[in-house]
Amino acid sequence: MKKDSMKNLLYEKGFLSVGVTTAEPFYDEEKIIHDRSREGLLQKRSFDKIKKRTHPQRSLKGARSIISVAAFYHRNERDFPQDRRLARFARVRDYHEVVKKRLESAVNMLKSEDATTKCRICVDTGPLVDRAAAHRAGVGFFGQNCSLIVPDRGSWVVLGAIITTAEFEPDKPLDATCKECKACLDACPTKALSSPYVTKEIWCLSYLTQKKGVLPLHCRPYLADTLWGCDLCQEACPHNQGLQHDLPSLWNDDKPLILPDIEGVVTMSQRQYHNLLGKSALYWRGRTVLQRNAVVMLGAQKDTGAAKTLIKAIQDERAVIRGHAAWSLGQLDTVASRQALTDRKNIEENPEALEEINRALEGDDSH
Ligand code: B12
Ligand code: SF4
Ligand code: SF4
Repeated sequence: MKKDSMKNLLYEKGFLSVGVTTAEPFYDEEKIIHDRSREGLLQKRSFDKIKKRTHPQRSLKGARSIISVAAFYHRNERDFPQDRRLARFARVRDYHEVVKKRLESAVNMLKSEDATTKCRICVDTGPLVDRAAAHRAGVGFFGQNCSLIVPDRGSWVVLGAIITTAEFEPDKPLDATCKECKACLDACPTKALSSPYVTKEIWCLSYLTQKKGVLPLHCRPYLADTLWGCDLCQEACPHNQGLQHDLPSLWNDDKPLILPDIEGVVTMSQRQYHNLLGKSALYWRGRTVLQRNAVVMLGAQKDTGAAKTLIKAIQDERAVIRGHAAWSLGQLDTVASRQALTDRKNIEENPEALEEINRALEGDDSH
């Protein structure tokens, strides 16, 4: 099949940028991921997993090409007012399914030309380094905030790819850079972006708000305005200013997700969670992680008006919610909040929640 017909089909499906590269290994990325996991900048990934993600032929035998796409999710501020608590990608329909579905049309086209062609679609959770593939395929260039930027279109894009046995002439990487700009490095509140092109995962609010379990103490004060994901290093980017609104987008007909206030998130039932967030890309993580973040947000805001909600949360049936509510009550530091902590201390059986309560009563915020 001609590369142009395949690319045209994908543009017709609404992708903003499409490119093709070879299925050669990503040796630089393999080394970078190893080095960063060793240095503690990224979560530890197993040797096999890194190999698979950086050697496409291990995911698809006989792979020759990678077709990479970027899908735009920018919406105009008038019809889609921003809610800074939620990263933009989480306020619209889960991109994983939408991108996969659109890529299937290209897979069908490839197979209709040659029934022996094999394909593997990768969107985020697949075995590929999505940004590196997009970069090598000329879909966009690396910003210093690590995001892939499509020239004149910015970085509000998610990425997808097809690894295939079909052979195409590869496109060339783009010759574009950030030049002298450093705006994203200055905008990152936690200094997770302490040097260009490197995100320290354990300081990144995007990682922290999506991780399960206990939130490290060091990050909690930074969560006063952030409930899920983080867009600050992209908001600051000059490439994301003054964008056109009439470009093909992933969600032309969707309404934005409207979240209740944070206390409403803390008290949301499972049914309400399902009804409100069932289509969002954050749904998979479950209600508890979102509510844990909401509880921490109230503490980080030192919102004494939220004491009642937190006193209820410290009696929640989930220990992780009780533990984080203890931290937040400690931040309020009022007579009522201290009383609630003491009352719970007397009956708390979960060791981690008890540790949080003791720390909150002692006013110990050390990491
Ligand atoms: C793990 C992961 C995360 C982790 C770690 C992110 C990170 N920067 O490593 C966390 C949870 C923090 C995260 C956050 C986000 N993520 Co994420 N994430 C992933 C995932 C699953 C793997 C990324 C990975 O392998 N990182 C490893 C490191 C080594 O890669 P890297 O940071 O991109 O580093 C590259 C550059 O540093 C470059 N490089 C190094 N040195 C130099 C020097 C020069 C001169 C140049 C030019 C380049 C360069 O090479 C490195 C390797 O390619 C991918 C999906 C996938 N399967 O690939 C999505 C993905 C990267 N995430 C995505 C998104 C949208 C986000 C968020 C914007 C979500 C949000 N709003 O909260 C944030 C952005 C935070 C950030 N600063 O990157 C999109 C990116 C879209 C885009 N336009 O780039 C992806 C591709 C998912 C998708 N399919 O759309 N993510
Ligand atoms: S997503 Fe937020 S916390 Fe993470 S690097 Fe960007 S600005 Fe920093
Ligand atoms: S803010 Fe500046 S340095 Fe950061 S990605 Fe955008 S252009 Fe590059």
